[in-house]
Amino acid sequence: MLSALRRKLAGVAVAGMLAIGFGVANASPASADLNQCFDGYYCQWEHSNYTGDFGQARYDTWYFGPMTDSASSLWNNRAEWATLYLNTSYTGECLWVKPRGWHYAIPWPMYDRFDSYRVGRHWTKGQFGESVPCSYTIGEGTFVKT
Ligand SMILES: [Ca+2]
Repeated sequence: MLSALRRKLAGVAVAGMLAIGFGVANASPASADLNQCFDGYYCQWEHSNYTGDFGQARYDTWYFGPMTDSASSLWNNRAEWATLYLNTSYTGECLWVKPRGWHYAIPWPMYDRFDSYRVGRHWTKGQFGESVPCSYTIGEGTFVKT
């Protein structure tokens, strides 16, 4: 499936769009898809199959704003791990997404729950400095308990 996704992305011109922080675009479900997700960004969609409202972030994002408790599909379109948190400010339960990892329908108990995001490595559960692993990991279409 990933190769299919990459094919779908190939040749898409990124024309003068800027995403600052967690940019959110409202889109009709019919027009929302993976082509929205820039290389080097973490991306999430309101509904499964990469549809509905869309948001992407290049840097740590403490609060997802209008996309809080909303993500049902995601794509970590970057070379580093992403860590998603169920609470704002990188706290509470979390989930890891491997570099270039994706899921078209985030399973229970993690769908519609992400509030914040950190980039760069396996960040841990809870407040800064704690070393409790996140409970789940998303790979290329996979969802496993850590
Ligand atoms: Ca949703």
